[in-house]
Amino acid sequence: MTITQVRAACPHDCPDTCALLITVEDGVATEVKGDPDHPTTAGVLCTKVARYAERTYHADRLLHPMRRVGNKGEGKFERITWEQAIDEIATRLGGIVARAPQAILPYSYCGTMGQVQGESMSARFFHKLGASLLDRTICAMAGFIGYKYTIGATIGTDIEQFQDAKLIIIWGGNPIASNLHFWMRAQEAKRRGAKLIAIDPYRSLTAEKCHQHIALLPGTDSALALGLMHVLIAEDLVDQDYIDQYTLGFAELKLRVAEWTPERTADTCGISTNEVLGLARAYGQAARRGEPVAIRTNYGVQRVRGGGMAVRNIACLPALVGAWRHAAGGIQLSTSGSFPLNKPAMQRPDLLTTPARTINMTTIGDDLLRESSPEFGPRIEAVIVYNANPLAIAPDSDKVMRGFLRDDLFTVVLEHFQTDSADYADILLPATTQLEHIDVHHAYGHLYMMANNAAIAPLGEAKPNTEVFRLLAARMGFDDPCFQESDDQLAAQAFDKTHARAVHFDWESLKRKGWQKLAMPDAPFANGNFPTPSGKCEFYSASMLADGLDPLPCYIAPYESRASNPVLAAKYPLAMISPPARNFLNSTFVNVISLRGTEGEPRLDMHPDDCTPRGIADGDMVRIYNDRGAFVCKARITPKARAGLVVGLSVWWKKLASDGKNANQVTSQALTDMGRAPTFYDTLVQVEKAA
Ligand SMILES: Nc1nc2c(c(=O)[nH]1)N[C@H]1C(S)=C(S)[C@@H](COP(=O)(O)OP(=O)(O)OC[C@H]3O[C@@H](n4cnc5c(=O)[nH]c(N)nc54)[C@H](O)[C@@H]3O)O[C@H]1N2
Ligand SMILES: Nc1nc2c(c(=O)[nH]1)N[C@H]1C(S)=C(S)[C@@H](COP(=O)(O)OP(=O)(O)OC[C@H]3O[C@@H](n4cnc5c(=O)[nH]c(N)nc54)[C@H](O)[C@@H]3O)O[C@H]1N2
Ligand SMILES: [Mo]
Repeated sequence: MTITQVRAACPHDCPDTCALLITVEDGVATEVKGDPDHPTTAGVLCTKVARYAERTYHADRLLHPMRRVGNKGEGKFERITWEQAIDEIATRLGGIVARAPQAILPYSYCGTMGQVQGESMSARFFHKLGASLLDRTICAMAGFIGYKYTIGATIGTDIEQFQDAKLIIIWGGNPIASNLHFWMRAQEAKRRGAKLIAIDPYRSLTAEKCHQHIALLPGTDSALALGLMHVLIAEDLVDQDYIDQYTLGFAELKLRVAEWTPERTADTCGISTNEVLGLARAYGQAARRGEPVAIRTNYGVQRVRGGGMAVRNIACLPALVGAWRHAAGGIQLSTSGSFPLNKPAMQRPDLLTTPARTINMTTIGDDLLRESSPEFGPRIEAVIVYNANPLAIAPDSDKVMRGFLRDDLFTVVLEHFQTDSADYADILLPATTQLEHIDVHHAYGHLYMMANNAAIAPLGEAKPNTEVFRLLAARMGFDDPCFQESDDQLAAQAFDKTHARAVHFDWESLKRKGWQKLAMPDAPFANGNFPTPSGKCEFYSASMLADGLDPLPCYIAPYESRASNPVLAAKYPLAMISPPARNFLNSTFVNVISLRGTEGEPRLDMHPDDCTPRGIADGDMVRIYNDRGAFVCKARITPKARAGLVVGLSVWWKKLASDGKNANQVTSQALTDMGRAPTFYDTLVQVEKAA
């Protein structure tokens, strides 16, 4: 028997991007472990990826190309050869290209975060076709833009510093579920005497374990940040020296936040005045004592109408108290902006020679149902889905389904499994998993470049995404040499090696070592140097004004809340959020039986006060509905959800739910203030006992 150990990287859409060690016995992956030497992975994997071998060898893996034989959505297929599949796809796409290349749409997201199996050969192919571009907004765009207005780029506190902070505010994140290796650092900080405070409308696994939990109303974070700034300035808890040297617009900010008294803030956020005052003082006084104070803000604050502004406002706080002076102070939203990626080399936008329209992936429901028009352009005639599961994860799901049901739509899905989306494919292609292909990764929660070596041969006839697009390019006669580059050649181009932070990037040595840290200073903004237009932390942003936004921090109320839309709230009085379940990764892993077993079944957490008047008992099946749709699941009565809020941990495969539906039946396609991103947590519903 030959036993080898292969260095790999976790491909999932998670800040932690773990370094993996794969044990391979006679060509079979027998164990997936966290690399004990990698500083943030530290030998620990989440429950999901520890089961990566179970997922890879799952009996339901797609192993052959298939063609639909039943109706769309029915999921009935017959086996075909790769030659037939490539031939049929190329013929269908060729016919559309001759008339209207923009009628072809790629639909992909972060099923894998790999730079190679993500957007490399695929992007080259669609650029050459002249297909529509896809705006990949479904996750992080609102906060990304908001953060950039204040800080300049998604650069922040290094996860490896957090254990030295004395106060950590976990703001709209649930790291025990979704950022485990950050939570390990926060735990270490706690052991060293730090105070942890969670800001979250739901008593999440994380909020439960913090010293304090502030359960504000969803979508009111931008108001809380304004109120905190009010108190910090009113009580002179600011670092005037840092402000004078490294920030822009303090005088204007001071005027603006004057109106955000603790009382008004508390009223807007649905919390007490003491919570506002207490939080501001804890933060400002610790900073005044010279202690590192750090904020970990995540996606929870962004999935509402004012999601961009919320992040923009929160990002002002560290500069106000001079927290950036310390390596363990500041804020982390994402570290992705630290990585000098070479996207043009990977994606070759120069191959696109005709003007292209851009379709927003968040509004795929509406866009698939649109007719041709001068404003929209041609009706979408073909969708190629890879690294994504739009039927389960996109908002306003009934419309998404109706779109994919269209008989005149040609749909190709590249997948590991027969997901909800795969059921609507005309051609379904088997994709390799991370154990079966090469890739190179950056991270959004740490600062290491990562290599993924293939541990095993592809199962069945599965092929890497890149190979599918290579075959299609060849079949369509694209003769540019870039369409023949191997995955290895692609990986070598991922980072901009001329950039000071990545000069040391070398794919061959990265493959051997598995990971390598970027050259980043420990306290990136201790001496200003913000990558904004002014070089300062921008309390006042001329770029925002130019983009038609308020140049100063302000409050943008949710689309759907009792305060902002009383008419709608009279019909649908409960706010619903659907954040990640611990044992799933978006809709990935839902079909892994051991993990689904741990999650149990789809359920809705409801406060006792909301159950009693509705006659709902614990364990009852309930129907959750609004004008967009309805779904059914089991009620769990718990004070973890504040009164007026219901929580459905997500994202379930629809076909594994009793009614074939999930939380996205009721979420809307309305977009955030910045970045055209989704508003999953800006949703009013009514709940009743199911018939
Ligand atoms: N186990 C697991 N890990 C994951 C994922 C997963 O599905 N499962 N998904 C991955 C992906 S793609 C992402 S983007 C990240 C997301 O990771 P997080 O940022 O942790 O997830 P969120 O969806 O933002 O939810 C985090 C918390 O925000 C709270 N929240 C909801 N609305 C609000 C609000 O208006 N204000 C505030 N302050 N809090 C609010 C929710 O109750 C929840 O507890 O996690 C990644 N990691
Ligand atoms: N209600 C609600 N909806 C949400 C969210 C929420 O919190 N609540 N979260 C949102 C967020 S943050 C995000 S990021 C999106 C995520 O939405 P998606 O990016 O669509 O993520 P997944 O649901 O994990 O689906 C990814 C699919 O890619 C496949 N895949 C993985 N690797 C490969 C590969 O190498 N090749 C191919 N061809 N396929 C591969 C997996 O099998 C999986 O089915 O969902 C969003 N939707
Ligand atoms: Mo995400």
